[in-house]
Amino acid sequence: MEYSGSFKSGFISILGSPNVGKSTLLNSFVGQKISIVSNKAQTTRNKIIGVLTRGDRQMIFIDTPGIHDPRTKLGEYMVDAAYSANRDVDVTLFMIDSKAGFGERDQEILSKLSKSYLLVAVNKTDLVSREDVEKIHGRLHGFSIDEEHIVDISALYGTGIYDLENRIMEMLPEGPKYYPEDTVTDMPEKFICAEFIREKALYFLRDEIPHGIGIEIEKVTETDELISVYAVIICEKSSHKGIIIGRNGSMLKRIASESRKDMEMLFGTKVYLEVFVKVKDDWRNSNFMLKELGYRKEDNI
Ligand SMILES: Nc1nc2c(ncn2[C@@H]2O[C@H](COP(=O)(O)OP(=O)(O)OP(=O)(O)O)[C@@H](O)[C@H]2O)c(=O)[nH]1
Ligand SMILES: [Mg+2]
Repeated sequence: MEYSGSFKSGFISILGSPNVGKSTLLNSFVGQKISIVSNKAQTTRNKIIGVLTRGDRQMIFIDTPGIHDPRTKLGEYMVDAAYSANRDVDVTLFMIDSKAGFGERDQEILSKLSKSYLLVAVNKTDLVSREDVEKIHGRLHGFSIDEEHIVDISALYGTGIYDLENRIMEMLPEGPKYYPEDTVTDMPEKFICAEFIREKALYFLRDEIPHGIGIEIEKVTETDELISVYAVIICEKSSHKGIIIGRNGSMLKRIASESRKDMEMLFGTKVYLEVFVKVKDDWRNSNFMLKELGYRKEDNI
């Protein structure tokens, strides 16, 4: 690890309610899709690290699951993961969806966060009027958060991101270069591949089905010109299995072929992807299965 007196670095947790745009922001900062995004709440299930190095500054972002009232053991793991990501960080970046407004859950989360190293990002400003944004600022002032610590952004369109980055950089302490400057993440490739499949399932499937899905990457093999990935989609009911496979396998083909494109971008090479579907009753409440799929406390960073 390199260290020189003038280098500044630090950890920034991105926290907030589900669906506010946390993962979109992480991807926007690092300029690559490392954290999956969907229009459904509770997309992110683990802490996801993204690294951005700018000259003599390094920012290590931690994307987190949206904080919600958990109904399964998986949900409990997710909320724990979010709050634990906030331990020992240099900046807490609390994010609000300006379109959804500043709700009760936001208030509750905010009341639990230390104000001493807090920045608030008011996101999705592309969807609302200036007055709506000002109203949210007013509410935040009521929580003793002054203008200096509020940044309006659109994570999707990149508006305000540069300003936000500068505010974060001002808050970084002197520290080491934790990662080489071309690093964008240290999440294992197997993990990212599994997430790509889950993202397509979230995109193509409806209702509760995608929330009840877990992905296991059984094997990855590599030759000079091809990477082969063997994955299993785990779902909760045999009726779900039928829907995931689709008529003549059409749904599974769609999910696999879109996932494969993302994997080819990630690896920069041709990918062969094989996906199977298995049923495991109520796996989201099974300690064994949660552990199998990497949703366990020891996996938290
Ligand atoms: N219009 C608009 N949409 C956005 C913006 N940022 C994110 N979104 C959309 O909001 C939805 C949720 O985005 P995510 O990044 O998955 O949100 P998240 O906070 O990570 O969600 P969880 O992981 O479920 O907690 C997606 O459909 C995004 O495209 C924005 O600035 N403007
Ligand atoms: Mg997310």
